[in-house]
Amino acid sequence: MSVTTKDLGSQLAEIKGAEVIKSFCYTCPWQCPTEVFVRDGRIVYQKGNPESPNNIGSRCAKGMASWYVSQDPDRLTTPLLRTNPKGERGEFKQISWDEAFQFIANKLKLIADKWGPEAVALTCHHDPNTVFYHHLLKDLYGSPNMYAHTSGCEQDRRSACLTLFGHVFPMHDFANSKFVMLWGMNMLGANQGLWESRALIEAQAKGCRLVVVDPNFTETAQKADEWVPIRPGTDGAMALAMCRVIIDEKLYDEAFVNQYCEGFNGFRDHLHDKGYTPEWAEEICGIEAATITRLAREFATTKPAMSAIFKGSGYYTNGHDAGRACYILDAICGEVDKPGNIHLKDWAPLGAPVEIPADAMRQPEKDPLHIAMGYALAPDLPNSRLPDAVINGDPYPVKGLFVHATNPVMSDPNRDRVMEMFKHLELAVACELYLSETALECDIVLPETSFHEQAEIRQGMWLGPEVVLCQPVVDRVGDSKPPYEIVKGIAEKMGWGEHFPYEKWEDWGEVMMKDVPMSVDELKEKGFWADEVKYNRVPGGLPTPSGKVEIYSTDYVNAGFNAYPEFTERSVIPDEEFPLQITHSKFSMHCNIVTQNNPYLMEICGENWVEINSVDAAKYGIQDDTYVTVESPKDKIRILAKVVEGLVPGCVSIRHGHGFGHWAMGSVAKGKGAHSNNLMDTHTNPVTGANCYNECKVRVRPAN
Ligand SMILES: Nc1nc2c(c(=O)[nH]1)N[C@H]1C(S)=C(S)[C@@H](COP(=O)(O)OP(=O)(O)OC[C@H]3O[C@@H](n4cnc5c(=O)[nH]c(N)nc54)[C@H](O)[C@@H]3O)O[C@H]1N2
Ligand SMILES: Nc1nc2c(c(=O)[nH]1)N[C@H]1C(S)=C(S)[C@@H](COP(=O)(O)OP(=O)(O)OC[C@H]3O[C@@H](n4cnc5c(=O)[nH]c(N)nc54)[C@H](O)[C@@H]3O)O[C@H]1N2
Ligand code: SF4
Ligand SMILES: [Mo]
Repeated sequence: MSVTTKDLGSQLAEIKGAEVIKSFCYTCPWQCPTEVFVRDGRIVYQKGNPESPNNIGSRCAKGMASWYVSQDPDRLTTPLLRTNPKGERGEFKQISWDEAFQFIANKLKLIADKWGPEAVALTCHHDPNTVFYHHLLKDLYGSPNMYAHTSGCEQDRRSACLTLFGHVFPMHDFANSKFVMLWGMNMLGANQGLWESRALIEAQAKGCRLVVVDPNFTETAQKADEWVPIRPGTDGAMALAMCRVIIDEKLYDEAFVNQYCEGFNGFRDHLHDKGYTPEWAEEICGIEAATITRLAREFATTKPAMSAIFKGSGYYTNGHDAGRACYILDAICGEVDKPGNIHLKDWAPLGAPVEIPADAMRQPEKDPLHIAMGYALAPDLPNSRLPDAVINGDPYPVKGLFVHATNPVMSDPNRDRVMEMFKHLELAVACELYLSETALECDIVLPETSFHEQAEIRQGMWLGPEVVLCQPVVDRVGDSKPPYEIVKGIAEKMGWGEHFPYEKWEDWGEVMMKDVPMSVDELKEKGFWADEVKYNRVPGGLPTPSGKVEIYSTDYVNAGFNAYPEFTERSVIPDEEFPLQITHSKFSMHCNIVTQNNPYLMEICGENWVEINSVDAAKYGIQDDTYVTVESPKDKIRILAKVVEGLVPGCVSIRHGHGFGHWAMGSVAKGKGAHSNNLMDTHTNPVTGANCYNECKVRVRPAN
């Protein structure tokens, strides 16, 4: 009997004559390498690339359903120019690409002449090929303000990792771990790459203990050995108390801290001076002192172990030090970058696609915004402060904004303020797939191709160095263009066309790949390039000021902050009038605000809801599966309520993702669910510049 390794779906698709193209999925930021089956110009099936270490053939539901974006009738098809004044609901007329390029070039010249090139900024998230915009707006135009949207995402985690390890992006070697402690990281619900979820489950099968610290009994907590239902915004207290137990009981790795850590003795004294004991922490985080002590002992004595964070401990004004404290647990136990630990990922030697000669490069004359705003340690723009720059010229005027594959009107806190910002811009450009809520506030909307219609070469999101390729698999929708062609078009109108000479994507692909030992042709065949996973980079020296793991942070001290993490309360605390604390979490069947126009995913999960504990529900007269009003001091929303047992009383959890499309985006999304981001005021983490989405108190009552 012959044995085939192919699954039934691929066999059927091949039998039906589909071509198989290697690509990657970009429905969520984890960009799994995939095989896309195409017949008669349509995607008929997709699955994970079976050879890739990222997903070993699997895809999630969002990835499977993603073909729809390449055929969605709601997609933008031509460039649009605003015809009515800003502040009114956007009305647009269709224009040609040539007119669009000329309009943007004229405005760019005007802004540079009047305010200087630093008055133009770019933000992005879902960021296919944003790098081309950087070549145009940074290298040639001279703006230092090329940003992503990390302050709306994992800014506190990145900042903590940078501070301690000099490394911006921690990954997780679950496969080799024996004890995993996840703080506010719901990786089986909001997946952080399919291979990580799989590695965690497989490690558990081999005896790894999983402890999940989260106010919510999440999908990940449900699979854990232990759920630690912490009060929101108090992780720092618990992690510091755990450090105290480990140090007092001499359970730390003495050789590691002596050789490779900066400031261990000072940290020990700091914990004593501040009185950070398990009993002290119990009062703050609602977890018994005995549990904190036991977990500290278990963490320190089971090897290899990992204490990892994502966004849960962030989103508060004290998130920076919570993150540091959680990673210091790894540091004092010598659990850094070895098998089974948090992993300081190596990057692939991928180059820039466009080579601008030195004499054509324009050096920025002003500090980038985050520095000028006073956030020297921010890994990215504190984007909740951007409206200050646009509306008030503080710290300097911003007059032009490119929003590339990001929707700040819906994703940032304090929607009112973000919408106000757009009124004050001389030039607002949305580079989008849909007429998003942000696009509606812009002067000009550029229809981009989706990842199914364009090429992209990126760093892969796997443990080892990796390059992943996305290829165009179907025709472009309407007259949409990939970022390279858009940037080239604007550059030509600015007189910089010579720097964008490529006719086809393979030409810039070769430039990017020149230091990677694989040709573009081979990459097209295979879909990815990966090198072996390397461990143990700490002894070789880290890119921190001292070259060591910085428990004592030189950067913090230089920037005027505390050398060691401290626990401070967050700035908004529920009270009698607004007795409940907001938290947020994501959906497994959606990604942020990208998938709500997909009818297949909406059939599974068609609206978002707020979760409330049964004790609170009884107190406020809330029935399961009924509509409620969630009201903050700033705004209120009508949203479906789910009454649950697994949520810390005194808080609610709003599932983020719908409510987008109430007035824009697409016909499927429109009117479904509720948008919570106008409930909160603007709160910015004072060190990292992160958006504090959970700094918000509310009351809940039945809705009519
Ligand atoms: N399916 C799916 N996958 C995704 C996404 C998606 O939308 N859907 N989004 C992608 C993106 S952009 C990101 S950034 C990641 C996000 O990945 P995660 O950060 O894992 O996702 P969230 O659901 O936001 O999880 C935050 C968790 O923190 C908890 N939490 C809230 N406050 C606290 C607190 O004070 N302490 C602790 N310990 N926990 C707290 C919440 O209850 C929630 O479970 O996921 C990515 N993957
Ligand atoms: N209340 C609350 N707010 C949150 C969160 C939360 O948990 N709660 N999560 C936060 C997090 S972790 C994140 S990462 C942000 C995400 O928020 P955003 O930065 O807004 O990013 P996305 O939601 O990924 O995508 C936004 C836009 O990208 C467009 N898009 C999708 N694919 C493409 C493409 O290929 N090309 C182009 N040009 N456009 C494309 C979509 O149409 C959509 O309008 O939201 C944050 N906001
Ligand atoms: S995890 Fe993300 S990148 Fe991977 S298949 Fe799912 S949506 Fe696509
Ligand atoms: Mo995110």
